[in-house]
Amino acid sequence: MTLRIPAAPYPFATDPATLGLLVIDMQRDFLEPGGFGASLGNDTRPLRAIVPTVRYLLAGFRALGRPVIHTRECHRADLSDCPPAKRERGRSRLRIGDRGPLGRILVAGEPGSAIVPELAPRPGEPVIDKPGKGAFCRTGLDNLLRDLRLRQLVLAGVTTEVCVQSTMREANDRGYACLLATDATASYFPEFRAATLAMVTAQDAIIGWTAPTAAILGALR
Ligand code: TIU
Repeated sequence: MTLRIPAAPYPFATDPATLGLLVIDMQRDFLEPGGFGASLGNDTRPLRAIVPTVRYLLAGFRALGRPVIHTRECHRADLSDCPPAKRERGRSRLRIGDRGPLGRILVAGEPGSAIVPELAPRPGEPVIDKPGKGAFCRTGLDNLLRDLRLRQLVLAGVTTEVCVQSTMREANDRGYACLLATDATASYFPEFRAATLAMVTAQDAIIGWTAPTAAILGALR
């Protein structure tokens, strides 16, 4: 069965049996004051604002019985998977692994690394912990998607131009057709979000497609 989801730059043709939802890094470390994003000087409010829409998208995929996969950007407690070039980046007082108001920054198991409670993974939903910005780098995501027989992904999460775009590009290169949910992704920089939506769809979907959540769920239902 092929459905057509109204999308930019042209409709996204999908066999829903091969379609899954990938929710990127909706963690306290990015969405709340006191976390990694705030330590870099960012206002976290634009990221908080998409939580209801991501929740709606999640509910839609769960109701359709399609797979939902979550990711978290975080490191082992000993930081052995955090390259010095990543840890030493920037000029902020608090670095990855340092103790902040949400626990050790970007460290697995710390309060800040948790997905916000409104979007908490359900039992059985895979959660991929990733040391990089892209979700395929040093993770089992590609094998997981193959095991689930997924060939197409709807992407949501934060931040649009960093972890979401990196993951979308990595997925595209691995042969997955990608549709980014425009209102379920956010950046600390609205202009970077807009630029990402424009650049991934340019050249007749050189990286993939974009569509609002209501259009995606409307077509799938
Ligand atoms: N800083 C920023 O915009 N993003 C990240 O560091 N990670 C993710 O996007 N998840």
